[in-house]
Amino acid sequence: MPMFKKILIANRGEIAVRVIRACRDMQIKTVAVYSEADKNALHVRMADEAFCVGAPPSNESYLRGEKIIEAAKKSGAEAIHPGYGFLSENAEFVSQAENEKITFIGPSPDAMRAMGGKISARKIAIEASVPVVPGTTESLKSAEDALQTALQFGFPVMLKASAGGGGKGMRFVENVENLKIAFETAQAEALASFGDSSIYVEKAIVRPRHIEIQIFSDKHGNYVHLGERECSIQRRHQKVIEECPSPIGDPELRRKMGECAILVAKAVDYVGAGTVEFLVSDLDKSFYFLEMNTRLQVEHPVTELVTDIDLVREQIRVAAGEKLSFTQDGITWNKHAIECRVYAEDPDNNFLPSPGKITRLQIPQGNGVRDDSGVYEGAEVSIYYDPMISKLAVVGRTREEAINRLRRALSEYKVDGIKTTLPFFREIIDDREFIEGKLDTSFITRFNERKKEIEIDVVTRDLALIAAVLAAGYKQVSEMPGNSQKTPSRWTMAGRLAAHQNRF
Ligand code: MV4
Repeated sequence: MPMFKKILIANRGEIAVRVIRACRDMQIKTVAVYSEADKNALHVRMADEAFCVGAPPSNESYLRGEKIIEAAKKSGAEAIHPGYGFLSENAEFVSQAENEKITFIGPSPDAMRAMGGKISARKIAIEASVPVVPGTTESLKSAEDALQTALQFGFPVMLKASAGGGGKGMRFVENVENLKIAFETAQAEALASFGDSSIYVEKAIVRPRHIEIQIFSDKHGNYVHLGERECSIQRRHQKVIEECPSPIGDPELRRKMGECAILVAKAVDYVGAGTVEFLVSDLDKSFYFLEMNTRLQVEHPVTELVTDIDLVREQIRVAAGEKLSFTQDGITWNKHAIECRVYAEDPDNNFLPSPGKITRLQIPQGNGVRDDSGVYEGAEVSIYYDPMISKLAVVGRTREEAINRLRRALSEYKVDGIKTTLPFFREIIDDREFIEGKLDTSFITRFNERKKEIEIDVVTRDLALIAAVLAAGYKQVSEMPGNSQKTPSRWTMAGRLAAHQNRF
């Protein structure tokens, strides 16, 4: 199959821009699709052609497979790149594209379906002799069934929706008392969210690391893993900071996890870029298969920065029938990359979305800095889509160098007109546990607890300091002739201090 001449990007924002750049590097023409809310968006400006596919809501535009295929046919695009999210793991859409002789840049519908159901994914991993979290491979019939099964594995357990993923439809159950209600609410939520109420149970792995392996395969039977990404710093199951390699820094663990990831991919004749997620116990470095994502991931830049492989270019080459341009022996992890997802959210207001016009935008630059952005100065951040506006990634020879470079890049990053999560990263970057690489899925919970402790310490210190000053002042005043005032109680003083500090 010859290389494509024109590719339609069925996405928006930073990933659409990222894919357009890979196409342009390869002298491939690009077609953008956009909703009415995105008519001035960066990806539309950068593409050679653009088609409006509908109204702002995603289900009236970016999720309308038939409109996207129509645009591909109209433009003469031979292939579609789905990015991530939207239709990127929609097997039905892949089949529709293939029926129209349009190449979908990604895996087959069968591979997608096999990994889309979490119970079927677990069965495939077990079959491939890959360690999975101890649990069931059939959905639970009732709350009683859930109880008996949970007792078999021992509490705490994790109830999960088979049709879920990414933490949706998941319940952590500490003990017997909470199981029945957790099972019933998880079942109801799964039915409402995914149209499938199947729930299964796993032994809960307490405070695990979330580590994923990037794999890549082609249509000639080559399978390679590109190492791991540490994704433990998450907020509400949304990855916030990702890095490659993991601070665990254990080449033998990488080799074993990479081998298992490839076994899972081979089991479904996987073609293209895929990610196999694992939970890793820091105690004994045991690891357990969680799920497989059959798409390019948001955090792919940290793998690119360390391995010097352009994953989107490879996706396009593999979809066009070419062999992988690298072999396992050629991959090394002698650099360290860290990525921060920049969201239009207000960290001082419980991370509520902060849509609006970007009135000023200064992007960090310089050695080892990469900013994958979907916006520009003057762009509107809309309410209709995921509020991630860009990803800031840095690379250094060591993790320490990467952290110092990230601190410098964050200090250069300026966004006015909307609130962003940049101040949040500027705090994390100096957090002791982060610097020491002590990461697990409860990192942000602990980070927020440390932050509160520091704030209380600061207030207490201020109060004590001002109390001392006032007391000293009172000592002088109360010694003045004719001054009958008694030394005020500590509560009076605290009230005065608080008023002084406007703290209450
Ligand atoms: C788990 C787990 C612990 N034990 N399963 C989260 C979403 C999906 N990727 C699976 N996830 C987890 N599954 C068992 N048996 C921990 C996670 C997990 C997590 C859980 C709670 C809060 C944040 C988390 C972040 C990553 C993974």
